[in-house]
Amino acid sequence: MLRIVKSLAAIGLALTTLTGIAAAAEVKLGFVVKQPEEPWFQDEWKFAEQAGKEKGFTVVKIGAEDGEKALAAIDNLGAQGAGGLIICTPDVKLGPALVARAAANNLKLMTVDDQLIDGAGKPLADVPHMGISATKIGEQVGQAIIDEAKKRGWDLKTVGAIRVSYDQLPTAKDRVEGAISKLTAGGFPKEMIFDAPQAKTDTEAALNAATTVFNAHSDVKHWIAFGLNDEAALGAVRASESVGIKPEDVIAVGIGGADSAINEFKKAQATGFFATVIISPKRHGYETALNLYDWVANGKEPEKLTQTAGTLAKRDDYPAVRKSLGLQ
Ligand code: FCA
Repeated sequence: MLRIVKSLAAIGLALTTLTGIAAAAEVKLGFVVKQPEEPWFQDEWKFAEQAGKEKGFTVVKIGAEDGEKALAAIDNLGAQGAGGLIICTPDVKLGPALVARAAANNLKLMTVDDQLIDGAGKPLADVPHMGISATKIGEQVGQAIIDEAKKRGWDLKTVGAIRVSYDQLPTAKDRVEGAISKLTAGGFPKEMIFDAPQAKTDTEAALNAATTVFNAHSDVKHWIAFGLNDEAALGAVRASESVGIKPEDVIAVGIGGADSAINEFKKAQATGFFATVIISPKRHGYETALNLYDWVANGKEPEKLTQTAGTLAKRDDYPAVRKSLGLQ
């Protein structure tokens, strides 16, 4: 009798385990990003997939460079029977449309990096979001620049600043405004800050925007540059090189710390790309995926708002900083 009970218990356990695995294997989650070629987003995807492997869910990676593609991605995920999606949208103003489309497809929706806004520019606070603490990270950028400019003995009144901007994206605006607040607090004259609006958030768009500013102020010798990410800072650096400004006359600081920054630091000769503020693709990829999985599979709602921190890293200390952050 005891043996029968034991075998029944064993079968029961095996069945529960099998059902558990089957249920987990059925969960499919979308991870939609606005710029799939950007190393930051590649890293987010990588970490989301790592979470999927560990917990037994599938991550469907979709690049959506414009609004039409983002909406089509949601329909596509609905048709595939996904349980939800995480999106970094190409346009935050699409907020209400994305929410409606996700609901129509019965998909749970979370956002990463760029928070959705409504027609009046107000964040859609009901959609769980993980972003960076933009103002604070911008302040770290500004502080790093002003410290280095002073260290180089530059006369701040004669230095030009390139603000690579993408002001229609609130996190981008907060980042550059954070930087500017530290620059001006450190004595940088406001009138020497020149706006370089980029059409897209990639290196090429930043290069084009910065080139116009350099050409308009060819009398300025020393330059600083910042923007919403490493690509923005790198675009300004490439532009400075193309107009013949020397690397030692440029201090550009980015935000990200993914391969775009690392490859720049690895160059044999230092460029004008002085530093980056490393942010966490693991939290933005792995943690969001896990949170969404928990929501879809176990009904546990994610936090409405999570803001992650950043750490400054320069050419000479970035390997140690990455190590201290558990990045390899
Ligand atoms: C935005 C930027 C990305 C990255 C992310 C955290 O989406 O475009 O480069 O900085 O925020």
